[in-house]
Amino acid sequence: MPDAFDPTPADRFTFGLWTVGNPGADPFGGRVRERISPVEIVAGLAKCGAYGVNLHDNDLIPFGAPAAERDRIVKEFKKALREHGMKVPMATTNLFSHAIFRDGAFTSADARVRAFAVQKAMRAIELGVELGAKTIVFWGGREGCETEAAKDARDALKWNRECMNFLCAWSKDQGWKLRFALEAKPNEPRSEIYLATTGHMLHFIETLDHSEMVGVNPEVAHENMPGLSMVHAVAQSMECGKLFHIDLNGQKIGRYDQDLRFGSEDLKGAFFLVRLLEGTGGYPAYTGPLHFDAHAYRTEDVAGVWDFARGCMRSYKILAAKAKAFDADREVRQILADNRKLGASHAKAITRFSKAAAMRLLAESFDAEALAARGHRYERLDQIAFEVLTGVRR
Ligand code: DIG
Ligand code: MN
Ligand code: MN
Repeated sequence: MPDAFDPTPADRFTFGLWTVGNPGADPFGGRVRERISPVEIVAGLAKCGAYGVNLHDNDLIPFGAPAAERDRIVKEFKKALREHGMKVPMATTNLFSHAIFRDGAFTSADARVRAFAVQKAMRAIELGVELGAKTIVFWGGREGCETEAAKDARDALKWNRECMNFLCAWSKDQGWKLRFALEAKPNEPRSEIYLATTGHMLHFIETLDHSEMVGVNPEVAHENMPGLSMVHAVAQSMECGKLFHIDLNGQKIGRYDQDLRFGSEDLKGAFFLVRLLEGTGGYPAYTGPLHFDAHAYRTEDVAGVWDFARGCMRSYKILAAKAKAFDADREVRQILADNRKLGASHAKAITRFSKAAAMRLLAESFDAEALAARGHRYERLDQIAFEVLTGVRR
């Protein structure tokens, strides 16, 4: 039965070929379902109401395929995209599956591997541009170590920076207006992965030659694995204008990278993330693709995979409606307004330094007991959020 939460291309939902195409294999067992081909994925996602599909180079083109084979596959894929009105907003490179990357790609101690990785990324970027991608994601899944005896982490940073600087300069030299989005993860498949969180990435970006074209692609699971807040990672990225893409999924804290259906774990975390992205609290909304980097349970057959895809998109739309209801709630608005009004007389006391401001501040006497006495009604606010989420409060 169709309803208001059925996705449409206007919602900008996207999935990677590797997500709904995941045949359910894991380190302890082989695949449990047929692989859905890229062309079938395009058709299936279009039928579900998605906007687009993303890909690693080798999700579409087998590693080492000859040029003629590559061109045939791309031609067939572009035909499916046209037939189903599907876009390719993002492309990325698989720099982690082939054994050549056993010691990393951009941080391999072997400079030949680093050069090969840059060449592979260049070809993947060309493929992305050919498919219409405007964002190139870099996830350094193999950029890490099992022992610090392997290399000095500063060398790894330097090599990574050289590769990113080369690729940024090459992309600009091609005349493309691409944006690069760096994706962090703390571990898995490496014991330690360099640049482990979105926060690490935000600093690394500022050390690049062309930092203006580089942002981040935070992933829920990758921030939650070490118990960090995805909401804070995304808020900081938005605040500095670096949220270029986002990977949405679900994750239990302290587990391996589960990449579960969006909203299926930590419902409150997903709610406050959607509230941030939708801008219902007052800040500008995120307007990029809403990408689900997730896959169905291993228990599922192909029909279950499409249940998973629809579930990701519906859950996002349901939480967006709940976020709108929460921020439209009179009591919520009143509590937040009252808190914002607190100390209005001092709102500008420390916003800009001057000798006069410093003198005034030093001369001020604060009634610490009176200031300490006031509560903020966050218990009430969070209870309202709970009741909106559970449908008790409309
Ligand atoms: C894993 O979270 C990574 C890879 O799947 C891919 O490189 C990136 C794109 O979203 N996410
Ligand atoms: Mn993941
Ligand atoms: Mn991801």
